Amino acid sequence: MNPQLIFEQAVPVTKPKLPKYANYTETIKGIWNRRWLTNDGPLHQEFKTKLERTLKVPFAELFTNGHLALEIAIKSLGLKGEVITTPFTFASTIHAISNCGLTPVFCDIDRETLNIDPDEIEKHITSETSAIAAVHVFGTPCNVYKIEKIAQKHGLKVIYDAAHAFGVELDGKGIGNFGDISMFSLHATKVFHSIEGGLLTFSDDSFSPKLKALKNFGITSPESVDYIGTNAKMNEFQAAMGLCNLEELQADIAAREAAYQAYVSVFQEMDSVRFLQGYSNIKANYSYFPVLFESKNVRDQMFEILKKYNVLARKYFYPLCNDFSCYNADSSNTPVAKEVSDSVLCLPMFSDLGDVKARQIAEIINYELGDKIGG
Ligand code: T4K
Repeated sequence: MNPQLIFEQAVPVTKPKLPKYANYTETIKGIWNRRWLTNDGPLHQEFKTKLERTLKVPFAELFTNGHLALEIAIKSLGLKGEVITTPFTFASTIHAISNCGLTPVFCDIDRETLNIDPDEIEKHITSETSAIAAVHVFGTPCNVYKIEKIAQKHGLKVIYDAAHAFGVELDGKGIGNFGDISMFSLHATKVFHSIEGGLLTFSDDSFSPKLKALKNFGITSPESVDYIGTNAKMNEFQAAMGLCNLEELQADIAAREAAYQAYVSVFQEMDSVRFLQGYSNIKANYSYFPVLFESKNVRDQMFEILKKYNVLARKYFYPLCNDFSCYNADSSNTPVAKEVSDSVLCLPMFSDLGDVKARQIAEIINYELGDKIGG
């Protein structure tokens, strides 16, 4: 241990951004006059319109959280049978597929992007396959062009879990423009949030009435219920939080980028830590800072050592979803995902982390790897 590098206060993996208190209270004032608290209120409508503009997408719908949005996205496509997906994701992705009565089929991932490996997808396609559910893990875009080609060739739908990818652009296009439908999480732990919240983006406007109905019990008019829906509506207090946070989005992402650069300035001099590279055709959101160590042993030791320095890193995503006891799967079929999941650690990343703290965390890792830890 290097006592000089110990943080006085714990540094969590993430810390929600809050807008200025006065701005939030001002924004929610009107709710008291209107007495309109949820069910497509005026703040909800304003928020939706502003998000379509921010994400450069033609259409969007808001939901109470990302997970229910994802379930509704899958349901709206009327899928059957099997859905090819990645095991290197948060439980939500796989549970959403299963909760819709579909079977998740686990495909291996690409070592560089940590996303589903498009070259592995076709070997999993059977007569039962109806869709590909890919995840832009940690905000890095999937190879959307290859996935699109495979989907077209086999007549499959494409759903993107873009939970981590708010504000990300690929070749100048908002990432929510790819596939049939994309889901963004607006949870408190994300780059941009509305306390809890979810957003679906899509290019086909004929989806809108169905999505609106599915989040409101399947009701399509005062006297008709055409779908077996649920309650997944965003309320006005969530929308108000989102509207306030939206004003500071660019500054928040810039602050994250400064922390990212501070980490990189140390790690780029080290061979024993791998971090995700940026790409010139991608506008990043710096949502997470994952690093990969040379073995599970080193990763696990580093996780414990960092705690002693008061740095609360997280093993996102370990265990792999195909190692969950609730899924009858086998992670030895996805060896790259297994290797990544065993060696990954997400370091603190949030808008007020600051470059000084990020550099200090990187220096702790440099110091400990150089000093003691063996593979
Ligand atoms: N798909 C993917 C790929 C996802 O990653 C997620 C969610 C979803 C779908 C579903 O979207 P949502 O339905 O959540 O909108 C957290 C988040 O709860 C979850 O949203 C996120 N992914 C996942 C990757 O991370 P946990 O279980 O790690 O959360 P927790 O409570 O341990 O919090 C993480 C850190 O944040 C802690 O250090 C504490 C800090 N924190 C958290 C909250 C909620 C705070 O300081 N304040 C807070 O209010 O899942």
